[in-house]
Amino acid sequence: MDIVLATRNRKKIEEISRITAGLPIHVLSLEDFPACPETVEDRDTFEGNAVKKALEVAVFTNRPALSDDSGLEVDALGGKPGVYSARYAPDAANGNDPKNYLKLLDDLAATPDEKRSARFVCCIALAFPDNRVETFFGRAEGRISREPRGQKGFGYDPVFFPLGFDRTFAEMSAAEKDALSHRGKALEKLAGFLRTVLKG
Ligand code: ITT
Repeated sequence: MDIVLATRNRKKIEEISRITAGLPIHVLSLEDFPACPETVEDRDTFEGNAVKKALEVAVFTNRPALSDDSGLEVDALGGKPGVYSARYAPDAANGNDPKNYLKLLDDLAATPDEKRSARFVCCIALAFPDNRVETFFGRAEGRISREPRGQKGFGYDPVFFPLGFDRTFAEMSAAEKDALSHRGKALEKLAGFLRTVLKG
């Protein structure tokens, strides 16, 4: 089965491609469909944006499309940056710009260690050209560091300690992050769904 990855974030494409590598699917990207319009992410939930992105691409390309809407919820900030994680710092170029996590560290400068709890959330949507949509969720609990650490991963990885670890996601190997991450967990559920569908 062909599936179009409905994301323009190269780092997400890398993660989704390696986690779905064992599945009997052929992954296409938006680079294969340069005329596909960019989705306006104007919903206030991860699910709303993920479904919107996947449906628009599935209908345009006439193929199943897979989207990821994700972000970081920080308890001390009432759940922010949440669905606005990619553009938290007003002058951030994109979701991988360090300005986003530098603003976050700044906003939390007065927040003590025991109040720095946070979680990454991911909603994966798989949409079909006939408007059917399936959604899969994953969460990774953790806490925000005091300073950035590590070079791997992307986005807020250098400031996120997953629960039970004193290393950030950016200090972990790809396999370690995938086993713990919100995206890894959501894609594991998608994999179960696809195995059932493709068998039947
Ligand atoms: P697409 O909409 O094209 O998929 P995007 O980067 O704009 O790309 P989102 O709107 O879903 O994607 O924003 C998600 C942001 O949340 C992302 O840009 C990062 O800043 C952050 N984020 C999500 N997953 C992350 C992860 O695994 N590690 C670090 N930061 C992450």
